Amino acid sequence: MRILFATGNADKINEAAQILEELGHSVEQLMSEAERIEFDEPKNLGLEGVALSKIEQARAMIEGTESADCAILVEDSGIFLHAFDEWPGANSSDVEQELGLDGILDLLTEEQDRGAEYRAVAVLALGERVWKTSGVCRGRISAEKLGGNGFGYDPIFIPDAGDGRTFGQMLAAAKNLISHRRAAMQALAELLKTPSK
Ligand code: ITT
Repeated sequence: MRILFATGNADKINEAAQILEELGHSVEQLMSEAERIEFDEPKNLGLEGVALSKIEQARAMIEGTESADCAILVEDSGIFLHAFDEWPGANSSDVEQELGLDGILDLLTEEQDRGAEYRAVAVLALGERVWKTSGVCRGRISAEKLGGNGFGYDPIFIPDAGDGRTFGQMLAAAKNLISHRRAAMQALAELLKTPSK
């Protein structure tokens, strides 16, 4: 199927394309007159609520256009710190901008649980059919910022499935093998392989 990915993040598109194109699907960015689309993100609804809302907005956008019969893909993600009960979650990007990674490190005292996880929710919609999957990448928050690779919280996130380095110290290819996004996309690919009833 032809999949339009409603995202402004080119890395997400490459990662999804790598996985879904193996199954014979094409993945391209949902564009509006070659400009980045700004979606409303009702963050109080959590990752899945945000993703479903973006699906509806994207559907409205392609209605009546030549893309109307394409599938729409949305993926929403965030980091969840164990010390702060589901926070910042869907608000990860706002919190990162407001506090910065140093501000987040300052919040975590030595006695506090440094456990954290990235979560991703992927939703694919084609007509009335909707597929939903999720992925988790467990880890912990480092004592200091390390590495300049990746984006967002990567310089302070040490994945359990790694070798003790932060995602910021790892190459994209190594991160992408164990990331929350990879897990959600892989699960989506598995669902698409299963014939629908
Ligand atoms: P969209 O256009 O698809 O929304 P985005 O880059 O804004 O792309 P998200 O809203 O899904 O992506 O990401 C929310 C925030 O969660 C992101 O700005 C980071 O702060 C954090 N985050 C999510 N995945 C991450 C990852 O793999 N590495 C680092 N930070 C991540």
